[in-house]
Amino acid sequence: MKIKLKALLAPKLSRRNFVKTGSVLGSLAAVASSVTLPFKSNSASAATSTAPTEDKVVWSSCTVNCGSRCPLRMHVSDGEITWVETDNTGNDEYGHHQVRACLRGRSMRRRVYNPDRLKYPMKRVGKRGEGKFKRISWDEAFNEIAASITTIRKDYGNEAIYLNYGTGTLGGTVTKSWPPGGSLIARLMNLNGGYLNHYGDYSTAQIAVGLNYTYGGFAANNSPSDLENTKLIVQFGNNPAETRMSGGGVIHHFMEGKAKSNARMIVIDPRYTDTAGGREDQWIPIRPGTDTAFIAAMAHVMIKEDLVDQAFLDKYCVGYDAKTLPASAPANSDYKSYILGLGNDEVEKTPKWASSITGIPADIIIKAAREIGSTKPCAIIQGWGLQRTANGEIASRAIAMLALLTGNVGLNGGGTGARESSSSIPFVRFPTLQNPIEASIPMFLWTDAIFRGPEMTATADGIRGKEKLDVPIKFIWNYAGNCLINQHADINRTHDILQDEKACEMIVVIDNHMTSSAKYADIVLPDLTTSEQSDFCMDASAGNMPYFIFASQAIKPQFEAKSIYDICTGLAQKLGVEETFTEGRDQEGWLRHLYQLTREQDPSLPTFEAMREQGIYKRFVKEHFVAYKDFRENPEANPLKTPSGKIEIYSERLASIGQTWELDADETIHPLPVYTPNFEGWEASKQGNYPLQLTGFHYKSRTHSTYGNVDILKDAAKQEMWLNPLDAQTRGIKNGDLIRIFNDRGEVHINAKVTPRMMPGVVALGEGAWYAPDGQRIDHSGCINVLTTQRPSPLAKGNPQHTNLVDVQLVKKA
Ligand SMILES: Nc1nc2c(c(=O)[nH]1)N[C@H]1C(S)=C(S)[C@@H](COP(=O)(O)OP(=O)(O)OC[C@H]3O[C@@H](n4cnc5c(=O)[nH]c(N)nc54)[C@H](O)[C@@H]3O)O[C@H]1N2
Ligand SMILES: Nc1nc2c(c(=O)[nH]1)N[C@H]1C(S)=C(S)[C@@H](COP(=O)(O)OP(=O)(O)OC[C@H]3O[C@@H](n4cnc5c(=O)[nH]c(N)nc54)[C@H](O)[C@@H]3O)O[C@H]1N2
Ligand code: SF4
Ligand SMILES: [Mo]
Repeated sequence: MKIKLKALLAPKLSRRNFVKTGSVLGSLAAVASSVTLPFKSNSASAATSTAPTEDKVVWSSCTVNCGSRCPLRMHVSDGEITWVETDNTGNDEYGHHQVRACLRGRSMRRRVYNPDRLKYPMKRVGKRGEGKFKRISWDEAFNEIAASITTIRKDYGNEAIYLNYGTGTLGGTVTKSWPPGGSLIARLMNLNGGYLNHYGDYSTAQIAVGLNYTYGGFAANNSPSDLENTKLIVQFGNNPAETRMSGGGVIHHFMEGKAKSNARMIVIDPRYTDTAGGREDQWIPIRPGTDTAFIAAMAHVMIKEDLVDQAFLDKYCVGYDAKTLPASAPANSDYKSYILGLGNDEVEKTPKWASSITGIPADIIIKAAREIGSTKPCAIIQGWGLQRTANGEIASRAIAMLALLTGNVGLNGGGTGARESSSSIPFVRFPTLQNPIEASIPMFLWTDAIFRGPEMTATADGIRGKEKLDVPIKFIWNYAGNCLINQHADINRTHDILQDEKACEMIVVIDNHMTSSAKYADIVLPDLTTSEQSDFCMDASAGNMPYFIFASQAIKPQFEAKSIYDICTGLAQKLGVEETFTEGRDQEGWLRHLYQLTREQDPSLPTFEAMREQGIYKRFVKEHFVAYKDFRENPEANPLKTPSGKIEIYSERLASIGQTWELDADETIHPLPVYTPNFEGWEASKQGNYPLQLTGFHYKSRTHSTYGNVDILKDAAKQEMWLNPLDAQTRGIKNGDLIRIFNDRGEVHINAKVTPRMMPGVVALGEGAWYAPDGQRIDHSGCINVLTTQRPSPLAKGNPQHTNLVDVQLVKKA
């Protein structure tokens, strides 16, 4: 009964009514108002006579890059998905809980049957970006791509072939799109001479590099469930309620842990987030890019008031004070001297000093320092928002500094200042073979590598594997990514670079939808969605209840779309490597093979057939993960992977890089986490034409750009630019007014959300809205990357997409 009624409430969207969204929604409203709830009766309702009969319920998955990964149960009638449900295994008890999908996953049907679906292989006939294509056959598409690969290899070598970043289906196994080196495209290219590598990613470029110098490797933090042992939670630019939001995601573990400890929580963010959302004890709004100054001033208070854990700093850290400063370091170059004004800059980092920079009143800085310095254990956590900035490398190290000053590392209820850690179940991945090419670029600099590749060097551009690139990028694979345009910074610059068809000669986009990136393709290939094929899906940030999902094929492939496995197999055939590519297996054969290898490692896992039946396998890890616990217990026996084996507050390696790399006057690489003004930071806002700091955030209505073309999600959480009433008032802007946001790079028109949830002087736009330019290069969707810069951060050469200066004006009253 329940099933049929729900099926009725969600009328099927078929290919026939693609263009009739309005009428579908109209009929939905009409039906909904005529249905009587509740669902208790077992007798058939009169209304069910028009309901489609249900053939089956199939386990599938949402594989997008939102940090979670959710099982979806597809209800299929007459070969079409009629409605989407989620995990129904387990119960509400923590540790047995259901991994419930968010609204995005539950709207998967609207992504599968979306009017934007790519139907056939196509070849570009207009200019790049115009979106003019002609339909071609798969055979023609394979021939063109294979011919282009062969020519470019001959003329330039494999270093000219690039696999662009794309996370659209990173949760899959066969379909896995990220890291690109772990995708089937990489396997195909490795059988054909390889490709130009990249390092870093849009998510964590700066923190991955920054905290590597502090802790050695990608820094861990305690598992979120360990918050049950803490007394105080301090969140810097972290928003799990919107960015790890499924029932199996970090927010669930976080909430459970916090409920048990009843710990106080301080949220430091220029924006009042949903993670704060009434659960916080204090929200401290801060100017973007200034956390380092806030930390320095808190350090000042802690030193003056004897709240520093001196024993911890002496035993485990390098460079807090003169005692542990490396021999190579100049006198007074330790962190304590920097704070007390005894270092080179001779500035004492008082709360008053930091107040003018951060916008946080001095008494709030003093109070926070006292509370954090005297409450133990204290869990200090950062998200990735504050490191996606102009000097995010230093900012991420500064947050860790707070955990070090207070000696919270390696303790239950404490933490390292990095992002929270999650457990996973080891799974054997698709072998992508060895890439013979050693050169690697910072992922953010691929646009530069198109027009000035051979000028790019190790010390100026962070090239790794060799001193300089030999050739520019000539061929781009863009699988399950929208970073060709929408998600990469400074869209107008990218547009101009891609206009030259003699520079990058071939762009192949493989996607489900006609995205803004697909419009720049020379050849566009239609891929299957997860609903149209089978795969193992995993890699969620799932705290201490890791799981994986068996997604079965729910419906037949739509139109002429092919799976990535069949696409790569078709190309492998043209390139003469089919047998080595497939090893004689089809997609199902590979799934069985990889799962068998996984079960050989872990025989306790269910059989393949059982997995197909049960859909999801969960495991609860009872013990909380405590990062660097063994190091704390015995640092000699368990050294860190830093050169000294200790936590490096002062990094000799950074001191040397700072002296040898080619940097501009406003760029800083420093051995200590010191505060420096950055390009397009708050100080710069006082000097130029653009007085407002624009920051971005990952928005609940989309996963980046994915789900961005689902009508009901767009309505549920609108794309708006957030600004404080004070900034609105001085510009004559009221809530809901149409405004223009602009800088030298571009212009966006969108409605204003006037709200005290945004601090004065700072405005914010959710990233990922579908770029919608008019003929004048003005975007009308609220796509932030029209305004962001391609200038990289100094050390990681990463994307500072949350660091921008703009101004805002009224266009039209609401
Ligand atoms: N300004 C600004 N820009 C940002 C960020 C920011 O904070 N601010 N964040 C950055 C970050 S952290 C990231 S990770 C990147 C993400 O950037 P992307 O990895 O480009 O993420 P999406 O925009 O979700 O694009 C995924 C693409 O995959 C497609 N897709 C989905 N499922 C499938 C599938 O099954 N098969 C195929 N072939 N395609 C599929 C979708 O249609 C979409 O076009 O964006 C970065 N860009
Ligand atoms: N719904 C949804 N979930 C997602 C994604 C999505 O697109 N949509 N994307 C996923 C991906 S790939 C990633 S990488 C993660 C991203 O996860 P994060 O990078 O952690 O998310 P953001 O929203 O970019 O940033 C978090 C917060 O940092 C704040 N912030 C920005 N600059 C500063 C600063 O200088 N100082 C301080 N203190 N705070 C600052 C922002 O206001 C924001 O509230 O999210 C994942 N989850
Ligand atoms: S978008 Fe993320 S949280 Fe939402 S259903 Fe998909 S995997 Fe789950
Ligand atoms: Mo990301």
